[in-house]
Amino acid sequence: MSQITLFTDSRLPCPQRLLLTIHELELQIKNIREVDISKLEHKNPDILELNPFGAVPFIRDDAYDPPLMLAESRAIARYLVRAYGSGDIPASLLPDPSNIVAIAKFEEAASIELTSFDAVANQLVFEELFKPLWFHGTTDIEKCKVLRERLEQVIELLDKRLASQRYMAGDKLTVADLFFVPYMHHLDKTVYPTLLKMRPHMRAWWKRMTNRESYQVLFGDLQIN
Ligand SMILES: N[C@@H](CCC(=O)N[C@@H](CS)C(=O)NCC(=O)O)C(=O)O
Repeated sequence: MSQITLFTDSRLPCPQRLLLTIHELELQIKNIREVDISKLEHKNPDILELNPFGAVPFIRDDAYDPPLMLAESRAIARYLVRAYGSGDIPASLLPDPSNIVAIAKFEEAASIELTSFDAVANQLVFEELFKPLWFHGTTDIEKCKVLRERLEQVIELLDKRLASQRYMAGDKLTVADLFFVPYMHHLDKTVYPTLLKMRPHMRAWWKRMTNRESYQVLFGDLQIN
């Protein structure tokens, strides 16, 4: 059992990015503190004191003195893999640390997710799903039109990338693949179900990802709550 406390709103994509990683690692976290974003609990002074950026997820790891406080879902995911993941390189969710090309391809994939995919998918899912659902806002139709065009271009490029490899960073599953999953889930299920229709390589990759137990537990038939 780890000594980690996870601060999360488990309904939201950034925490879900981390929850997928935690499940893949089979990491036991007993202390889970739900912070309800829709009630603005992330802006409460006790939370802001722990994470001044006022967002979830973040963790406190009491394995250290003083405890390690860490924010940013992707940074936490990388940390958990290194600190608590399997030492077995093929099974690890990071590239082989002795393979400089594999590391470069991993960093490339992780950057593409953050700066090309998330930059668009995040805004689109917020506008079309979370804004009306949770924040009583009105979707900006014009903005969404532009975002949809930009997203199409990104997905087209990813489809080409996946024509010659099984996963985003090569033929090995890494956390870079997991980083895509929460927003891809909301796009596929609600916001843009036809997005992958003409993209066979993206579709095959998405099938691989959604067949994983981590996806099934978080979003699918094995969902607990
Ligand atoms: N880059 C950060 C983003 C964190 C983030 O924006 N989390 C959202 C939930 S998906 C949040 O807490 N939003 C509340 C706010 O920013 O006010 C990460 O990946 O952890």
